[in-house]
Amino acid sequence: MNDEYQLLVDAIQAGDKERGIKEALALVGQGKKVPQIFIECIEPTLVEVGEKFSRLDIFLPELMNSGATVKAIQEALLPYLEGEEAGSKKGRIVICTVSGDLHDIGKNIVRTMLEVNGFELRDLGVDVSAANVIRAAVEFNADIIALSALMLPSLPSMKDVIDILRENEKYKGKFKVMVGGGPVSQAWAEKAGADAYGDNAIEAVKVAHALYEGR
Ligand code: B12
Repeated sequence: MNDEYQLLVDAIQAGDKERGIKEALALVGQGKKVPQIFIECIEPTLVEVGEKFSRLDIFLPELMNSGATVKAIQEALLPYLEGEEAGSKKGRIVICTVSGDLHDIGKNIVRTMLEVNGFELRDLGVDVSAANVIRAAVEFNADIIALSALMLPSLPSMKDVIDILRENEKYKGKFKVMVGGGPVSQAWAEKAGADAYGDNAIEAVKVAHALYEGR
């Protein structure tokens, strides 16, 4: 990773919120774009934190502190996130992290990127059952359902949403489903029957545009 990110990496790994916010804002001051900071620095740092956790080099409190630091950074960077001119609305999206999964840092970035790019969002939060996702999509008259999962055991919950939509005549053609998150891949998305997969928040915006245009 680029050396200019080192101080931010150190702060996230140390779980130091104050230092994390300071370093992230300094990068914005140097002209870095917020999505760039997330994709080039914060995501790979959290992946490394996750790997250390798997190897038992760190334990749950450290993992939690790093996660909380990134959440604090996320809030501090929000005002600096630029999007296209919102102008005309580009469609309605229901987003959530699927049942059994409490990870929401990535989902929140995706939500915010979609919002600043003109989509109308309803964020259902984390650990949302398939029935509740679909109920909310109907109520909100959503064009797209966006699902996030960060753990392998959450993939069946994601597939549940897709299966219910595909198996019920009344939902046929009503919603497009886009999926993303650590254990999700293009291959998994295709096999599960999702309409699209996005690797990161920037791609999520491109994918959502394509799905909305192609309805
Ligand atoms: C931070 C973190 C936590 C924090 C979460 C804080 C929060 N509010 O989210 C805390 C400490 C609470 C936590 C808890 C746990 N965690 Co955790 N966690 C992580 C960690 C280190 C980082 C995740 C993250 O935020 N990444 C940064 C964001 C920006 O990236 P992202 O989420 O991938 O999102 C981007 C893309 O994927 C994409 N994207 C995401 N969603 C979507 C959706 C759509 C539609 C699209 C298009 C794109 C998209 O765009 C995003 C932005 O670019 C990961 C490590 C890893 N490799 O991911 C482990 C990790 C996910 N956790 C793991 C585990 C095991 C747990 C616990 C079970 C630990 C425990 N023993 O209690 C619990 C689970 C609780 C639960 N039921 O969910 C494992 C999962 C293993 C697996 N593959 O199944 C991982 C991989 C760590 C590891 N290597 O073991 N965790």
